Amino acid sequence: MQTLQLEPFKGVKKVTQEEYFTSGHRTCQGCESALVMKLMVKAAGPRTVVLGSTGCMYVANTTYYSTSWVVPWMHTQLGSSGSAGLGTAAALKVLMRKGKIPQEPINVIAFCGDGGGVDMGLSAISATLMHEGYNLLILCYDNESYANTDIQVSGSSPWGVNTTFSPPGKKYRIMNRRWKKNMAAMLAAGHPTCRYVATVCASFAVDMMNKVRKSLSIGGPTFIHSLDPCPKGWDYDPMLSHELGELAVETGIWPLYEVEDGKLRFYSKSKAIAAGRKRKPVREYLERQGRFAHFIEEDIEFFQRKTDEMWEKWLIPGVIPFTPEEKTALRLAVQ
Ligand SMILES: Cc1ncc(C[n+]2csc(CCOP(=O)(O)OP(=O)(O)O)c2C)c(N)n1
Ligand code: SF4
Ligand SMILES: [Mg+2]
Repeated sequence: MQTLQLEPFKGVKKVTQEEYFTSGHRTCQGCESALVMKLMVKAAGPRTVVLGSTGCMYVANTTYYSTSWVVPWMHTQLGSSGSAGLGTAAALKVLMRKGKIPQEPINVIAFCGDGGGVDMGLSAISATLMHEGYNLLILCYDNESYANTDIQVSGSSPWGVNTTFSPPGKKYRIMNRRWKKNMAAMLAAGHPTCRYVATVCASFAVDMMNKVRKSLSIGGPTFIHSLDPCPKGWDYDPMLSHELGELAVETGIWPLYEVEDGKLRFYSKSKAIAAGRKRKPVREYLERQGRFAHFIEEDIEFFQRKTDEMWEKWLIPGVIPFTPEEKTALRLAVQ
Protein backbone atom coordinates (compact mmCIF):
# COMPACT_ATOMS: atom_id res chain seq x y z
CA MET A 1 0.00 0.00 0.00
CA GLN A 2 1.36 3.37 -1.06
CA THR A 3 1.70 6.23 1.39
CA LEU A 4 0.76 9.85 0.89
CA GLN A 5 3.87 11.69 -0.26
CA LEU A 6 4.02 14.72 2.03
CA GLU A 7 6.74 17.11 0.95
CA PRO A 8 8.44 19.07 3.76
CA PHE A 9 7.18 22.58 4.50
CA LYS A 10 9.93 24.85 3.24
CA GLY A 11 9.72 27.40 6.04
CA VAL A 12 6.95 28.66 8.28
CA LYS A 13 5.27 30.71 5.51
CA LYS A 14 4.65 27.52 3.52
CA VAL A 15 2.79 25.77 6.32
CA THR A 16 -0.84 25.06 5.42
CA GLN A 17 -3.61 27.14 7.06
CA GLU A 18 -6.13 24.35 7.70
CA GLU A 19 -6.55 23.04 11.24
CA TYR A 20 -7.69 19.50 12.12
CA PHE A 21 -7.36 19.89 15.89
CA THR A 22 -9.30 22.98 16.81
CA SER A 23 -11.13 24.62 19.70
CA GLY A 24 -13.13 22.73 22.30
CA HIS A 25 -10.38 21.05 24.25
CA ARG A 26 -9.80 21.59 27.94
CA THR A 27 -6.08 21.24 28.34
CA CYS A 28 -4.26 23.58 30.72
CA GLN A 29 -3.17 26.98 29.50
CA GLY A 30 0.26 26.62 27.89
CA CYS A 31 -0.08 22.86 27.36
CA GLU A 32 2.57 21.91 24.80
CA SER A 33 1.09 18.46 24.27
CA ALA A 34 -2.06 20.13 22.87
CA LEU A 35 0.18 22.07 20.50
CA VAL A 36 1.81 18.78 19.50
CA MET A 37 -1.61 17.35 18.60
CA LYS A 38 -2.41 20.45 16.53
CA LEU A 39 0.90 20.44 14.66
CA MET A 40 0.95 16.65 14.24
CA VAL A 41 -2.40 16.52 12.47
CA LYS A 42 -1.80 19.76 10.57
CA ALA A 43 1.34 18.13 9.18
CA ALA A 44 -0.55 14.93 8.35
CA GLY A 45 -3.52 16.59 6.65
CA PRO A 46 -7.19 15.63 6.26
CA ARG A 47 -6.80 12.01 5.07
CA THR A 48 -5.73 10.86 8.52
CA VAL A 49 -7.10 8.60 11.24
CA VAL A 50 -5.85 9.31 14.78
CA LEU A 51 -5.87 6.83 17.67
CA GLY A 52 -5.07 8.08 21.14
CA SER A 53 -4.24 6.18 24.30
CA THR A 54 -5.59 7.27 27.67
CA GLY A 55 -4.01 10.36 29.20
CA CYS A 56 -4.39 14.12 29.07
CA MET A 57 -4.63 14.11 25.28
CA TYR A 58 -7.57 11.74 25.48
CA VAL A 59 -9.40 13.07 28.52
CA ALA A 60 -9.03 16.81 27.93
CA ASN A 61 -9.72 16.59 24.19
CA THR A 62 -12.90 14.57 24.21
CA THR A 63 -15.09 15.90 26.95
CA TYR A 64 -18.59 14.43 26.65
CA TYR A 65 -20.34 15.60 23.48
CA SER A 66 -17.46 17.76 22.34
CA THR A 67 -14.11 17.21 20.70
CA SER A 68 -11.44 19.27 19.06
CA TRP A 69 -10.62 16.55 16.52
CA VAL A 70 -11.76 17.29 12.97
CA VAL A 71 -10.35 14.03 11.56
CA PRO A 72 -11.63 10.57 12.62
CA TRP A 73 -10.37 9.84 16.11
CA MET A 74 -10.62 6.86 18.45
CA HIS A 75 -9.59 6.29 22.04
CA THR A 76 -7.57 3.22 22.89
CA GLN A 77 -6.47 1.66 26.15
CA LEU A 78 -3.50 3.19 28.00
CA GLY A 79 -0.86 0.66 26.95
CA SER A 80 -2.10 -0.12 23.47
CA SER A 81 -1.18 2.68 21.06
CA GLY A 82 0.96 0.19 19.13
CA SER A 83 -1.77 -2.43 18.81
CA ALA A 84 -4.48 0.11 17.97
CA GLY A 85 -2.33 1.73 15.29
CA LEU A 86 -1.34 -1.58 13.76
CA GLY A 87 -4.91 -2.91 13.87
CA THR A 88 -6.24 0.20 12.16
CA ALA A 89 -3.58 0.10 9.43
CA ALA A 90 -4.32 -3.60 8.88
CA ALA A 91 -8.09 -3.02 8.80
CA LEU A 92 -7.79 -0.24 6.23
CA LYS A 93 -5.62 -2.48 4.08
CA VAL A 94 -8.13 -5.35 4.17
CA LEU A 95 -11.14 -3.09 3.52
CA MET A 96 -9.39 -1.65 0.47
CA ARG A 97 -8.30 -5.09 -0.77
CA LYS A 98 -11.88 -6.35 -0.50
CA GLY A 99 -13.17 -3.28 -2.31
CA LYS A 100 -15.26 -2.13 0.66
CA ILE A 101 -13.63 1.30 0.61
CA PRO A 102 -11.79 3.05 -2.24
CA GLN A 103 -8.10 2.40 -2.66
CA GLU A 104 -6.28 5.47 -1.37
CA PRO A 105 -3.38 6.15 0.97
CA ILE A 106 -4.66 7.08 4.43
CA ASN A 107 -2.38 8.18 7.28
CA VAL A 108 -2.69 6.29 10.55
CA ILE A 109 -1.27 7.97 13.65
CA ALA A 110 -1.44 6.43 17.12
CA PHE A 111 -0.30 8.66 19.94
CA CYS A 112 0.55 7.83 23.53
CA GLY A 113 1.86 9.65 26.56
CA ASP A 114 5.13 8.69 28.24
CA GLY A 115 3.28 6.61 30.83
CA GLY A 116 1.30 4.86 28.11
CA GLY A 117 4.22 4.48 25.70
CA VAL A 118 7.61 4.62 27.38
CA ASP A 119 6.35 2.45 30.25
CA MET A 120 3.10 0.54 29.81
CA GLY A 121 2.82 0.23 26.04
CA LEU A 122 6.46 -0.39 25.19
CA SER A 123 5.96 -4.03 24.21
CA ALA A 124 3.06 -3.23 21.86
CA ILE A 125 5.06 -0.42 20.25
CA SER A 126 8.04 -2.72 19.82
CA ALA A 127 5.87 -5.44 18.26
CA THR A 128 4.27 -2.93 15.90
CA LEU A 129 7.62 -1.61 14.70
CA MET A 130 8.44 -5.16 13.54
CA HIS A 131 5.47 -5.26 11.11
CA GLU A 132 6.98 -3.64 8.06
CA GLY A 133 3.93 -4.29 5.88
CA TYR A 134 1.79 -1.64 7.58
CA ASN A 135 2.09 2.13 7.33
CA LEU A 136 1.61 4.05 10.55
CA LEU A 137 3.21 6.52 12.90
CA ILE A 138 3.35 6.12 16.67
CA LEU A 139 3.94 9.48 18.33
CA CYS A 140 4.80 9.63 22.02
CA TYR A 141 3.99 13.00 23.60
CA ASP A 142 6.23 13.08 26.62
CA ASN A 143 5.28 15.45 29.44
CA GLU A 144 7.53 13.40 31.73
CA SER A 145 4.85 12.14 34.10
CA TYR A 146 1.52 10.36 34.31
CA ALA A 147 0.00 13.83 34.15
CA ASN A 148 -3.69 13.07 33.78
CA THR A 149 -3.82 11.19 37.07
CA ASP A 150 -1.99 13.98 38.90
CA ILE A 151 1.69 13.86 37.96
CA GLN A 152 3.08 10.48 38.95
CA VAL A 153 6.68 9.59 38.09
CA SER A 154 7.23 7.59 34.86
CA GLY A 155 10.25 5.93 33.27
CA SER A 156 10.55 9.10 31.24
CA SER A 157 10.61 11.48 34.21
CA PRO A 158 13.92 13.26 34.76
CA TRP A 159 16.32 12.43 37.57
CA GLY A 160 15.47 13.98 40.93
CA VAL A 161 12.10 15.38 39.84
CA ASN A 162 9.37 16.19 42.35
CA THR A 163 6.21 14.28 41.41
CA THR A 164 3.33 13.02 43.53
CA PHE A 165 5.15 9.66 43.68
CA SER A 166 8.60 11.16 44.24
CA PRO A 167 8.17 14.11 46.60
CA PRO A 168 11.34 15.41 48.26
CA GLY A 169 11.26 14.75 51.99
CA LYS A 170 13.35 15.32 55.07
CA LYS A 171 15.04 11.94 54.85
CA TYR A 172 15.46 11.74 51.08
CA ARG A 173 15.67 14.92 49.04
CA ILE A 174 15.99 12.97 45.78
CA MET A 175 13.37 10.28 45.36
CA ASN A 176 13.56 9.53 41.65
CA ARG A 177 17.11 8.27 41.13
CA ARG A 178 16.57 6.97 37.60
CA TRP A 179 17.98 8.75 34.57
CA LYS A 180 15.36 9.25 31.84
CA LYS A 181 14.76 6.19 29.65
CA ASN A 182 16.32 6.54 26.22
CA MET A 183 13.22 5.65 24.23
CA ALA A 184 13.86 6.84 20.67
CA ALA A 185 17.41 5.50 20.45
CA MET A 186 16.31 2.18 21.94
CA LEU A 187 13.61 1.80 19.30
CA ALA A 188 15.90 2.91 16.47
CA ALA A 189 18.67 0.54 17.49
CA GLY A 190 16.47 -2.46 18.17
CA HIS A 191 14.02 -2.50 15.25
CA PRO A 192 15.69 -3.05 11.89
CA THR A 193 12.27 -3.18 10.19
CA CYS A 194 11.48 0.38 11.29
CA ARG A 195 12.76 2.86 8.71
CA TYR A 196 12.26 6.06 10.66
CA VAL A 197 12.63 7.20 14.27
CA ALA A 198 12.91 10.85 15.33
CA THR A 199 12.84 13.16 18.33
CA VAL A 200 11.01 16.48 18.20
CA CYS A 201 9.94 19.44 20.33
CA ALA A 202 7.07 21.75 19.40
CA SER A 203 9.22 24.81 20.14
CA PHE A 204 10.85 23.85 16.82
CA ALA A 205 7.52 23.61 15.05
CA VAL A 206 8.51 23.36 11.38
CA ASP A 207 11.16 20.77 12.18
CA MET A 208 8.53 18.85 14.10
CA MET A 209 5.91 18.96 11.33
CA ASN A 210 8.42 17.96 8.68
CA LYS A 211 9.47 14.94 10.72
CA VAL A 212 5.82 13.93 11.00
CA ARG A 213 5.45 14.33 7.24
CA LYS A 214 8.55 12.26 6.56
CA SER A 215 7.52 9.54 9.01
CA LEU A 216 4.16 9.17 7.23
CA SER A 217 5.60 9.23 3.72
CA ILE A 218 8.45 6.78 4.17
CA GLY A 219 6.29 3.65 4.62
CA GLY A 220 6.10 0.98 7.29
CA PRO A 221 5.75 1.60 11.02
CA THR A 222 7.60 4.66 12.35
CA PHE A 223 8.10 6.36 15.70
CA ILE A 224 8.45 9.96 16.91
CA HIS A 225 9.22 11.03 20.48
CA SER A 226 8.20 14.57 21.45
CA LEU A 227 9.31 16.40 24.61
CA ASP A 228 6.40 18.54 25.82
CA PRO A 229 6.68 21.14 28.59
CA CYS A 230 3.66 20.80 30.91
CA PRO A 231 2.89 23.85 33.09
CA LYS A 232 0.97 21.81 35.64
CA GLY A 233 3.42 18.95 36.10
CA TRP A 234 6.58 20.98 35.66
CA ASP A 235 5.23 23.86 37.75
CA TYR A 236 6.03 27.03 35.81
CA ASP A 237 4.22 30.03 34.36
CA PRO A 238 2.38 28.83 31.20
CA MET A 239 3.94 31.60 29.16
CA LEU A 240 7.31 29.83 29.51
CA SER A 241 6.32 26.67 27.60
CA HIS A 242 7.97 27.60 24.33
CA GLU A 243 11.11 28.87 26.07
CA LEU A 244 11.47 25.69 28.14
CA GLY A 245 11.28 23.55 25.00
CA GLU A 246 14.05 25.64 23.48
CA LEU A 247 16.13 25.40 26.64
CA ALA A 248 15.75 21.61 26.77
CA VAL A 249 17.42 21.50 23.34
CA GLU A 250 19.95 24.28 23.94
CA THR A 251 21.18 22.71 27.18
CA GLY A 252 21.60 19.37 25.38
CA ILE A 253 19.10 17.61 27.64
CA TRP A 254 16.82 16.86 24.65
CA PRO A 255 18.73 16.25 21.41
CA LEU A 256 16.79 16.66 18.16
CA TYR A 257 17.67 13.93 15.69
CA GLU A 258 16.29 11.38 13.28
CA VAL A 259 17.42 7.91 12.27
CA GLU A 260 16.35 7.20 8.70
CA ASP A 261 17.32 3.81 7.24
CA GLY A 262 20.17 3.58 9.75
CA LYS A 263 21.48 7.08 9.05
CA LEU A 264 21.57 9.47 11.98
CA ARG A 265 21.05 13.20 11.41
CA PHE A 266 21.03 15.86 14.09
CA TYR A 267 18.70 18.80 13.55
CA SER A 268 18.43 22.44 14.43
CA LYS A 269 20.41 23.55 17.51
CA SER A 270 21.35 19.95 18.28
CA LYS A 271 23.18 19.84 14.96
CA ALA A 272 25.28 22.82 16.03
CA ILE A 273 25.90 21.24 19.45
CA ALA A 274 26.99 17.97 17.88
CA ALA A 275 29.37 20.01 15.70
CA GLY A 276 30.89 21.60 18.82
CA ARG A 277 28.70 24.60 19.77
CA LYS A 278 28.68 25.31 23.52
CA ARG A 279 25.61 24.05 25.33
CA LYS A 280 23.74 26.33 27.74
CA PRO A 281 24.11 25.31 31.41
CA VAL A 282 21.32 22.94 32.54
CA ARG A 283 20.76 25.34 35.46
CA GLU A 284 18.94 27.71 33.09
CA TYR A 285 16.41 24.97 32.35
CA LEU A 286 16.12 23.48 35.84
CA GLU A 287 15.76 26.72 37.79
CA ARG A 288 12.73 27.85 35.81
CA GLN A 289 10.67 24.86 37.01
CA GLY A 290 9.10 24.27 40.40
CA ARG A 291 9.53 20.49 40.03
CA PHE A 292 13.27 21.02 40.60
CA ALA A 293 12.91 23.73 43.29
CA HIS A 294 14.29 21.36 45.97
CA PHE A 295 17.58 20.92 44.08
CA ILE A 296 20.67 22.08 45.91
CA GLU A 297 23.93 22.94 44.17
CA GLU A 298 25.20 19.35 44.15
CA ASP A 299 22.02 18.16 42.38
CA ILE A 300 22.41 20.74 39.63
CA GLU A 301 26.06 19.73 39.28
CA PHE A 302 25.07 16.06 39.04
CA PHE A 303 22.50 16.85 36.35
CA GLN A 304 25.09 18.87 34.45
CA ARG A 305 27.67 16.08 34.71
CA LYS A 306 25.21 13.47 33.41
CA THR A 307 24.23 15.74 30.51
CA ASP A 308 27.91 16.39 29.71
CA GLU A 309 28.46 12.64 29.66
CA MET A 310 25.71 12.27 27.06
CA TRP A 311 27.63 14.51 24.71
CA GLU A 312 31.22 13.72 25.60
CA LYS A 313 31.31 10.04 26.48
CA TRP A 314 28.50 8.29 24.66
CA LEU A 315 29.18 6.22 21.56
CA ILE A 316 27.01 8.67 19.62
CA PRO A 317 26.71 12.08 21.34
CA GLY A 318 23.35 12.49 23.03
CA VAL A 319 21.93 9.36 21.39
CA ILE A 320 23.58 5.99 22.08
CA PRO A 321 24.65 5.64 25.70
CA PHE A 322 27.46 3.12 25.41
CA THR A 323 30.91 4.21 26.45
CA PRO A 324 33.44 2.31 24.32
CA GLU A 325 36.88 1.78 25.84
CA GLU A 326 38.48 2.42 22.50
CA LYS A 327 37.24 4.18 19.41
CA THR A 328 34.80 1.79 17.80
CA ALA A 329 33.64 1.84 14.21
CA LEU A 330 30.07 3.19 14.24
CA ARG A 331 27.38 1.26 12.43
CA LEU A 332 25.00 4.19 12.46
CA ALA A 333 26.33 6.67 9.94
CA VAL A 334 26.21 10.19 11.38
CA GLN A 335 25.51 12.83 8.74
C1 LIG B 1 -4.57 0.17 32.47
C2 LIG B 1 -4.80 1.51 33.06
N1 LIG B 1 -4.16 1.84 34.20
C3 LIG B 1 -4.33 3.07 34.74
C4 LIG B 1 -5.16 3.97 34.15
C5 LIG B 1 -5.37 5.34 34.78
N2 LIG B 1 -4.76 6.37 33.98
C6 LIG B 1 -5.47 7.12 33.10
S1 LIG B 1 -4.58 8.32 32.35
C7 LIG B 1 -3.20 7.84 33.19
C8 LIG B 1 -1.92 8.61 32.99
C9 LIG B 1 -1.26 8.35 31.68
O1 LIG B 1 -0.01 8.98 31.62
P1 LIG B 1 0.64 9.31 30.23
O2 LIG B 1 0.53 8.18 29.32
O3 LIG B 1 2.01 9.85 30.48
O4 LIG B 1 -0.29 10.47 29.64
P2 LIG B 1 -0.56 11.92 30.30
O5 LIG B 1 -1.66 11.75 31.29
O6 LIG B 1 0.72 12.36 30.93
O7 LIG B 1 -0.96 12.79 29.17
C10 LIG B 1 -3.45 6.76 34.06
C11 LIG B 1 -2.47 6.14 34.96
C12 LIG B 1 -5.84 3.58 32.96
N3 LIG B 1 -6.66 4.42 32.32
N4 LIG B 1 -5.63 2.36 32.45
S1 SF4 C 1 -1.42 18.45 32.92
FE1 SF4 C 1 0.19 18.98 31.44
S2 SF4 C 1 -0.14 17.64 29.65
FE2 SF4 C 1 -2.01 17.59 30.92
S3 SF4 C 1 -3.36 19.13 30.00
FE3 SF4 C 1 -2.20 20.12 31.66
S4 SF4 C 1 -0.36 21.01 30.70
FE4 SF4 C 1 -1.26 19.52 29.27
MG1 LIG D 1 2.69 11.80 30.48
